[in-house]
Amino acid sequence: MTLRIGIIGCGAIGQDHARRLHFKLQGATVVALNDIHREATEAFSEASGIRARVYEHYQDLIQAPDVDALLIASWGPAHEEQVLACIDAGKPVFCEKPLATSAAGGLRIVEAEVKAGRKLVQVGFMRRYDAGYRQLKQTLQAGTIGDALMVHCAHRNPSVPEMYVGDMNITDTHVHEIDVLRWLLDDDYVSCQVIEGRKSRHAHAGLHDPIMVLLETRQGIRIDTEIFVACRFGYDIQCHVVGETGVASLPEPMSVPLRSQGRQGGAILMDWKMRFIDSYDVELQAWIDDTRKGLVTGPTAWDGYFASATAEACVEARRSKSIAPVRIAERPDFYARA
Ligand code: INS
Repeated sequence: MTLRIGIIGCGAIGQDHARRLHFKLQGATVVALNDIHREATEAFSEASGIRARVYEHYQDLIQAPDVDALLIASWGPAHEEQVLACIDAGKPVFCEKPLATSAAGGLRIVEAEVKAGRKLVQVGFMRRYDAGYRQLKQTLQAGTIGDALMVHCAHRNPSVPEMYVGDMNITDTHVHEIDVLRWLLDDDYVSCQVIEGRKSRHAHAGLHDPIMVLLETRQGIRIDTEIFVACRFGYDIQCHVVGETGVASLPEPMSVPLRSQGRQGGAILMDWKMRFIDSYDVELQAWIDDTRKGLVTGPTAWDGYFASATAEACVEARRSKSIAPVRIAERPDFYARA
């Protein structure tokens, strides 16, 4: 059975996922599209060759009898309502991050899913599917550097759009580290702190950039992450785990080492969509395969809630300029770790 997918939100990443699902991956076809920009979506549907039906209202798309599963790539504040509508319709849904823009919103989704009695939601934390992070996790699990003690990370973007303001460096950007480090270390967070660095002259008016976020885990591991989204020089993701007997680092993306014109070096990626491009394929193929079997093995609604709750605590820590507790609701047995 081919999985017939409806996509809500057809901006850049929604379009990429539509092409990926329809043309590249196995076992799925895109049959329905929805976006607040209807004309552009109709144009995309034609030009891409997908030729899916374009719906004016996402509610109708979710209800359509020929739509088996949903992918949500609309803007963050719309996710909660749309995911809840999918759960209500009893349809599997892949939701891009963030699952919800507040801890309370994430928890509402968790509660709705528990009530529905089966897992329907997967959250788009694609770094868990990245070959480099997977190798790093295997290295830690093998005990090669002993127990993890500290982690030093950097999340750098060359620039961000004008609409990226306020706390988005936490809710939109740092949220990736929040999820992937929790998965990498198999641990949960207990407290956080946010320190604002000297402001770069390249940061736009509504944004303080760079910042540093400190997290503490239940086991006492300390994590520092530099978030610098106007760094100009490239899209640069760093993760160095300090263990008892060594340091294990996230591999750099492949690039040809150059000696040329009196210099030695290699290219740094500029576009974030390219950095994890392979992991998107692995992630969505796994989602298709699982969904056809009625399973969710990727990041769950609980993981999405956890990330939203931690991001909210970081925003609070930033406001209060102090160390804030990460308060998490009791985890339903439904989401027990394997
Ligand atoms: C994007 C995306 C990228 C991240 C950017 C964020 O939405 O999630 O992976 O590096 O900072 O704005």
